[in-house]
Amino acid sequence: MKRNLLWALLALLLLSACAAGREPEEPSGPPLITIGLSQIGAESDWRVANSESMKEAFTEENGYRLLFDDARQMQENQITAVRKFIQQRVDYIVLMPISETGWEGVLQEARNAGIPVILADRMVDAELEGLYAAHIGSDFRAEGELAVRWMEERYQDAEGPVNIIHIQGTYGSTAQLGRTAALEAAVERNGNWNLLAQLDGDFTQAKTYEVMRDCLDNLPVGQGIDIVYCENDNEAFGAIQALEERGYVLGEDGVAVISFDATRNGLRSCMEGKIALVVECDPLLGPLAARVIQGMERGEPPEEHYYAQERIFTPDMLTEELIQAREY
Ligand code: GZL
Repeated sequence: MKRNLLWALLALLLLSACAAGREPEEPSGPPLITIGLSQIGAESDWRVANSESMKEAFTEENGYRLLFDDARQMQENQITAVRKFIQQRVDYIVLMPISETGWEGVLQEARNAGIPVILADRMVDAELEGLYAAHIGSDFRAEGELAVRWMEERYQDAEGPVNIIHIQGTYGSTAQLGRTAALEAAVERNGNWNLLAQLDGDFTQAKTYEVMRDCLDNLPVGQGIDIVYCENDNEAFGAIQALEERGYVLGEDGVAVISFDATRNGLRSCMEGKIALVVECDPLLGPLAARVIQGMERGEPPEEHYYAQERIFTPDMLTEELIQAREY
């Protein structure tokens, strides 16, 4: 028994001697780039896809350490997150600003700390131009123009009024501002277009269902509806639910629902004829954000804006195969 104990002790001494002589583990590869990412929340299918794209781009195997913060739809939570990233001395901040205003202070703090901020998806006020390194996302006004041009073509021969219900996204967000501006300009230039109501759908299905239900229940008896212009797919789902509950016919011979994002579920509703037109809005911004950061790591000054190229979908263009092949 004593011998075994001695052998074990000797083996332990030998092992520790070898370990002591071993070279320390060299860290494998260059140091990770730390990214502080402030995401708005999870209000829509689009947002969920956007978050997944960022998480897939900023992995440790790709050379990043990602600090991901979900602001649960509140700007103050985003501001708190950015300040925390500054204290943590991250290398870059990626910010999806919920609205365009209210960012000057915290962007100035990031600049004073020498931490580049990359805006993704939405924008901040134009006068803050010098306080971020680059913006990657969509041209929301252009998306709205794609929608209203289709509407003008479809209703070009309408003799009477074209009655429109407009469901807006999160007030003050770049997506809402751009998509709204396109519709309002089109209403201005088409004298027979009649804006029955502008409702706050906040980019969610639940909020839109509520406001649409109340709007429909308070319309004058016999009031017709030609178009429901929804500023994202989840709003369209809520509007469709309220419309169908009240017996409205959707599609070719009924109400034309317009939507933005072109998520799989949105495209499926379009293929079924419930949505007349979907305008694409690309949420897969992770790889582009990583490319911009890699360029900055090489000392290449980034462009100010990177816009995705986007298209429209109508029911006749869609098949289950095409929808399945889409990435979001
Ligand atoms: C658009 C994005 C919008 C989407 C909505 O880039 O900001 O926010 O259209 C999302 O689905 O909620």
